[in-house]
Amino acid sequence: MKNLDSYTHVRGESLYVDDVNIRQGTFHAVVFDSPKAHGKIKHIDYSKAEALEGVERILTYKDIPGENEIGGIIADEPLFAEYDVHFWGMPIALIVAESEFIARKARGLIDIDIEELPVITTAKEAKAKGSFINAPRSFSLGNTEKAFADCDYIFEGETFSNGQEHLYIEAQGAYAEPLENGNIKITSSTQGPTAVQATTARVLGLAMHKIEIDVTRLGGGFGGKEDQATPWAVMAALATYHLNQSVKLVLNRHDDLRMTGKRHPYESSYKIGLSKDLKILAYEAEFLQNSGAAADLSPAIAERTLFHATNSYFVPNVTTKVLSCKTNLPPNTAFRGFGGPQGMFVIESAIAKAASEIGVSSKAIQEANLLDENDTFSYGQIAKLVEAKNSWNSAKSLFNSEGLEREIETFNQNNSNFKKGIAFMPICFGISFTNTPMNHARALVHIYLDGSVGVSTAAVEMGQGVNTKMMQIAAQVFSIPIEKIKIETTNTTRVANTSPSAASSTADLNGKATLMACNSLLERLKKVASEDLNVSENEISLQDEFVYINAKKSELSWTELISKTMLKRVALTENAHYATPEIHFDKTKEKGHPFAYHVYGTAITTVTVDCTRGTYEFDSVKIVHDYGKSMSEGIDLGQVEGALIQGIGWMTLEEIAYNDDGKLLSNALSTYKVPDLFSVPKVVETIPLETKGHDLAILKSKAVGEPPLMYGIGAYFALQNAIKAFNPNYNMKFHAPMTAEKVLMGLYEDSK
Ligand code: LUZ
Ligand code: MOS
Repeated sequence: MKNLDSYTHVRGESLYVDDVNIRQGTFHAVVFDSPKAHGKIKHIDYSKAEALEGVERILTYKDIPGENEIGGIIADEPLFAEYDVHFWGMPIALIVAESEFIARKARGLIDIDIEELPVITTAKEAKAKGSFINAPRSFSLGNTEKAFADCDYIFEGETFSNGQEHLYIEAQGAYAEPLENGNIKITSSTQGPTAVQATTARVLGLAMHKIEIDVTRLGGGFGGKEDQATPWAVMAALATYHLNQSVKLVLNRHDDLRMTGKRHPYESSYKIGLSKDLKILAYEAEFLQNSGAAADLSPAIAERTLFHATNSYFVPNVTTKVLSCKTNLPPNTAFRGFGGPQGMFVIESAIAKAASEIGVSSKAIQEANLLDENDTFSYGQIAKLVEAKNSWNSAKSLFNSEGLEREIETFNQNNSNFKKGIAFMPICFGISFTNTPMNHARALVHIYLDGSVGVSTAAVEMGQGVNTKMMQIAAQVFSIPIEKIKIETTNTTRVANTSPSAASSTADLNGKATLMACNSLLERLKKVASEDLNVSENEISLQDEFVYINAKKSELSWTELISKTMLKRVALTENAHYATPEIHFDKTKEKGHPFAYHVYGTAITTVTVDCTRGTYEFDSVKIVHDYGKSMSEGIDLGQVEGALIQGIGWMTLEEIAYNDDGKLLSNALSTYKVPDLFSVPKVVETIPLETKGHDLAILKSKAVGEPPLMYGIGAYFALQNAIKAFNPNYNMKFHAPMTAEKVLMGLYEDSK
């Protein structure tokens, strides 16, 4: 089945927040934000802005009827700055006007006087100054101190991975409308409708039932709208609250880039110990997470870094620690992988460093340490249905990796201006929100009088195809064509108290709930059919819009069955609740079984470097990926390819830059490069791994959103190997992204 949305996407008919038909008289809002990264607000003069014709009102913290607080995990983030500012781009006020143009013009007329305070932009500086979000977290397994004593090789080093801009095509935005009795409806581009609802209620001092959030779809989220879609919706609602008029607030690209957080940069240090036969006996790492100016999701992201610190390897002795460092950057936030990629980059760096020092390939070390059935992760979960070796060996044989390596060697011997490099990248990613209580979802299914069906869930469609998957489930259970089914918008009035669409788990959680609701309805329908046809229930099945008796088509059609069910006064609506079984985690011990299952895979990346210019092209990325039993091969392949390219972008091209004053320099697409058609690998080949899937995955089809992003880490190491092939004196660097400038410097450095 193809993606449901492709038809309206291609015709430009898909609806986003900016496409909503606004009411007559709607106001437009623009955010006034801090022009300094840290300081005390001495004075703000709004008078010229307020005097501008068409400006309706300027709202500040003083206009907040409830709490000036939007922090989720930790209450440390105001909606609007009060007396001080903590990052460049921090919202201070909302200008509401007849048009966006006027609001923008008014913004330029505001005078602000800020007494500047020292600015921290890096995690290391924050650590040195003792500036943290919360207490550090630490996981351990075995005893690293003892184990290092038995190691034949020990290496230490430092790594850096930069942030990443989400660059969803649809910028942040919301549209708020007043309903009667002070109720407010918000159309929001959010991954977390309940977070928007709860935070709006908190800020406005209203009960949650007065606030309705509706989401049709997002033009991309990637984690950037898990938490950070909220403030814009709250601001629009605040203006609606005061003006009793609908208000639209959609950020333009510059405002969005400046005001929102990104993937967390990490500065990390590691110590790795190996035996003569290349077994990793001990691994220690300290991760300094650049959290930005408020907690946002940083503590949860930090936790996932620890969960994925040893990637797909079994290491018997592990000590890891993460510090969430408070800096004067916009609060960094969820981004596909959620701290996992940052953790994996460090152990891959440690392995590359060890390999180059010992004089073996990284591949030899990776291969010697792949996870096996019943190995223990540092957080206590026992690895089951492990596919690490299976995916690795399949990739080697299916893609003839030894042939590929020989080709590269021959190429490098015969070419002096171009060099090729290759890298293997195995992945292992845990599926579930690491915060166990978040792993639940609900589905509300109506069968209407005429036999058509409406399905509401907590799932937010953001391009990942989750609506198509929900459609498949309902269509399969009822055995009716998709034209008879509608996947409704995600709405807090129909499905309440939801977790965000995140953690790769949306299809699993909402799909299981949909399956439960549809199955309950099916049972009811079968009962009615059996009574009507006077046969026992287990002889009845539904197929192709008809009731079948012992696999033979009867006269009774789907539509007739629905009318009969109605006449018998049997409910044609079902609400189901699903909560992932088996998972648990004890934060006091830092042990448990937090993940329903893991996703595995292996990528082989090859690159050609132009050794005159430092530029490079990826020749191919060949992947064996563990989809379980994919329920939607086209959609899942799209997720693998998209995530891979996003991962390669993070590792190679995308360079976020702030100056020492905390001002974002890469503040436009002229200075921030994401992969385009010319920079994607020439060949991307993905072969599904033959596996049994997992019972906790929807229809055994494993979660696919985030794991493949980490294949992109292979791009970094393929480049390292290509540079080394040109310059034997090159000292490998573990400082991502590996831009062409850095490659060029590496090609000509003389440091050994
Ligand atoms: N969001 C979240 C996530 O709140 N918890 C998680 O564990 C998670 N993992 C990945 C992506 N988003
Ligand atoms: Mo996410 S990083 O919102 O799954």
